[in-house]
Amino acid sequence: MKNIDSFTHVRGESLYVDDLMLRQDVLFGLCFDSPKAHGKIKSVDYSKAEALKGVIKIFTYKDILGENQIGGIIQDEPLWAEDEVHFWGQPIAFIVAETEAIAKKARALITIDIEELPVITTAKEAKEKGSFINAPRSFKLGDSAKTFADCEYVFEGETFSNGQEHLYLETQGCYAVPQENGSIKLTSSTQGPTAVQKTAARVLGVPMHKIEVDVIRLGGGFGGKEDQATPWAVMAAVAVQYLNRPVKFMLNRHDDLRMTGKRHPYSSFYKIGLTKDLKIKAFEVEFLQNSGAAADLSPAIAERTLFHACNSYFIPNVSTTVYSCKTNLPPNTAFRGFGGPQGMFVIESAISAVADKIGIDRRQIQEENLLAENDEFSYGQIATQVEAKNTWFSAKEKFQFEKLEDEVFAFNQENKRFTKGISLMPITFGISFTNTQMNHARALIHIYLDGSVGVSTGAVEMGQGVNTKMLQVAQSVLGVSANRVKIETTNTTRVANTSPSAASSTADLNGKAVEMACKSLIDRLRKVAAKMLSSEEKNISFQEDFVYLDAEKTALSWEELITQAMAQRVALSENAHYATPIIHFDKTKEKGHPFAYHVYGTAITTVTVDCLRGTYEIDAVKMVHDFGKSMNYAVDMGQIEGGLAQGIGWMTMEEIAYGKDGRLLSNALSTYKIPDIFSAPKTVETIPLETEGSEWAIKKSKATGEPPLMYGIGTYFAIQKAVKAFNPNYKLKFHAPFTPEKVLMGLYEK
Ligand code: LUZ
Ligand code: MOS
Repeated sequence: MKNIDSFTHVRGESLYVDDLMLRQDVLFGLCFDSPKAHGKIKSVDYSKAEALKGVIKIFTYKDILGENQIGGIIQDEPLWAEDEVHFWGQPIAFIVAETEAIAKKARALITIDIEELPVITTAKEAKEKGSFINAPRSFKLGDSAKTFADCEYVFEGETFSNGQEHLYLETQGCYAVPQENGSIKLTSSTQGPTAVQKTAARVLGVPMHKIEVDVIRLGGGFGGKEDQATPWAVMAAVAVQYLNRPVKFMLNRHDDLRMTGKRHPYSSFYKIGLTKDLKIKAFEVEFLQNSGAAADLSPAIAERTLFHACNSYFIPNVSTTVYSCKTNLPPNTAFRGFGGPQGMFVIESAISAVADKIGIDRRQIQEENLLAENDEFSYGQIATQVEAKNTWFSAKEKFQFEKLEDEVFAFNQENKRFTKGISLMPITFGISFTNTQMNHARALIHIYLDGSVGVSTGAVEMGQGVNTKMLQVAQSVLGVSANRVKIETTNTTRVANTSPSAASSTADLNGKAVEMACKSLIDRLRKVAAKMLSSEEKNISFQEDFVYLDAEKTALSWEELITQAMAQRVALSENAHYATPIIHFDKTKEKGHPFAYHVYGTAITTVTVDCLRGTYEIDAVKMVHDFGKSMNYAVDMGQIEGGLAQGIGWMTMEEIAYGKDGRLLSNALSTYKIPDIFSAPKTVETIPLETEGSEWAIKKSKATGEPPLMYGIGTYFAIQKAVKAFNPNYKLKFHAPFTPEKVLMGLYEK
């Protein structure tokens, strides 16, 4: 089935926050934010701005009736700064005016006096100064310290991976409308409707039932709207509470870039030990996560870094520690992979460093250490239904890896102006929110009198195609055609207390709830049909809008059945709750079974470096990916290709830059480059590894949201090989992104 949104997308009819019909008395909001990264607010002068015609009111923390607190995991973030600012771009006030243009003019009239305090922008500095968000976390398996003594090769090194801007096409925003009796409806571009509702209620000092959050779809989220869609919606809500008029607040691109957090940069230090036959016996890492000025989701992201620190390899002795370092940057946040990619980059770097030192290809080490059935992850989960070797060897065989490698070698023998590099990148990604209690979802299904069906879930459509999958589940369980099923907006009054759409788990969790609710309805309807047909329930089945008797004769139409069911006063609505079984995790021991299952895959990447310019092209990325039993290849391949492109961007060209003063320098699309069609691989091929899937995946169709991003990591190492092929003196560096500037310096390094 095609993505059900593709038609309205192409016709330009899909609705986003910016497309909503506005009420006549609508006002517009704009945020006034800190022009310094750290300091004490001595005074702010709003008088000129307030005097501007068309300015209705400027809101500050003093106008908050509830709590000035938006922190989730840790309560450390005010909605609006009070006497101190901790990052450049931190919200201080909210201007509400008759038009956006007036609000903008007013913002320029505000003056602020800040007594500056020292600014920390890097995780290393923060660690030196003891500036942390919370206590460090450590995972341990075996005894790494002791094992190094028995290793033939022991190496230590340092790596860095930079942040990444989400660059969702639709910026953050919300339209807030007053309802009766102090209720407010928020149409928000959020991955987490319940987070918006809960935080709005808290800041406004009202019960949650006064706040209704509705989400139609997002123009991209990528994690950037898991936690950080909330403040903007809450600001609009505070204004509505006071003014009793609708308020629209969409961030423009520059404000969004400056004020929101990004993927966490990581500085990491590793030590790796291998035996003579290349078995990795011991691995230690200290991860320094640059968390920014407040916790946001950093502790959870740090945890996922530990979960993925060994990527697809079995290492019997592991000791990993992560520090969430508090700096004066906007709080960094969820971004596709959620700390996992940062962890994987370190082990892949360590493998490259060792291979280079002992003069072999990195793939030899990779191949020797791939995860196998019943291996233990450092967090205690036993690996089952493992496809690491399967995807690795399938990729090598199906894409004729040896031939590809020979071609690269031959090319490099003959060419100097251009060199090529090739890499293999296996991935293993755990599916479930690492916080066990978040793994639940609900669905509410209505069958209407005419047999048409409305499906509500907690799933947020953000371009990933989850609505298409929900529709497929409902349709297949009910046995009705696709055009009978409508997926409703995600709304907190229909489906409450939801986890955000995140962790690649949205289709699994919400899909299972849809499946359960539809099964209950069908069980009920089967009784009605059996009675109508004077048959037994077990002989009744449903398919293509018909009720079948003994699986062959069409006995009744779906409409006839629904009419009868209604006449017999049978309930045609159903609500179901799903919570993933089998998962658990004990944080006191840092052991458990946190993931319902893992997704596996292997990518082969070939690149060509222009040795005069330092630029490069990605010739091909060829992947064997474990979809389980994909329920929709169109949607899933879209996730693979999009994830890959985003991973390549992170590893190659997307370069976030902050000044020493904490100001974002890469603050526009002229200074922050994301992959375009020219930087996309010339060839992208994906071969599905047909496996049994997992019973915890919806219809055994494994999650595809985040895992493919990590295929992009292979690009870094392919480029590295091409640089080395040109310049044997190049000393490997592990400092992502591998921009053309860095390539050029590497090519001519003495
Ligand atoms: N969000 C979250 C996530 O809250 N917990 C997770 O484990 C997670 N994993 C990936 C992406 N978002
Ligand atoms: Mo996410 S990084 O919001 O799954």
